Amino acid sequence: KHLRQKGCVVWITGLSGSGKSTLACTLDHALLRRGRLSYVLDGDNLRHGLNKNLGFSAEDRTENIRRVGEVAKLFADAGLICIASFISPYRKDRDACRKLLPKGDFIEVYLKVPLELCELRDPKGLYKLARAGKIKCFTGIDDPYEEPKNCEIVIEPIDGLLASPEEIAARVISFMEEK
Ligand code: GGZ
Repeated sequence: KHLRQKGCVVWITGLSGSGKSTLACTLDHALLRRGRLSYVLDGDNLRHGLNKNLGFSAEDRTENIRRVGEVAKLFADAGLICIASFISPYRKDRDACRKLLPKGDFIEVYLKVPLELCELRDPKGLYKLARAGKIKCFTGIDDPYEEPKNCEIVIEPIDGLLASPEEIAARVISFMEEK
């Protein structure tokens, strides 16, 4: 009679500048408009609080993602659609988060935007700093990104053009509705 809504995790992975945060925010609003409670976890609310003791070494990224995965699981248990938006460059770390959830409740969305395009956008000027050697271990420049192998949704530009955040959010929602 008083059933909790079913929660899940939408995990958005991709390079810096691939549009993860914009998609997360757009998806969040689209879900709220449909009466579904969602919540976004990203570097802004995690790396300044719970994870503020972590940097960008391989070990710290792994610990960052591990904690995010555990928090995301709690949100999903509480019945929310938790949208996690992190570079999460290591496949094993993303897969470990997936394993925390019941099968089907972890939806991995890969924003497969080529480095050249992310670098061209460079919304925060970070690629420029990384190329100048002022930021070390920057993902895609001198730090690895491991592509997902079997993720639920891959979004990539067609003829150099990426779909709008609204369009991508709609695709993610229709995937969730089918399941
Ligand atoms: C990658 C970095 C780095 C380095 C700072 N490498 O585009 P942004 O600015 O807003 O998002 C990036 C964010 C990445 O944090 P995540 O928690 O998503 O990373 S991970 O999943 O790998 O733990 C970028 C900024 O932090 N940033 N230094 N060296 N991105």
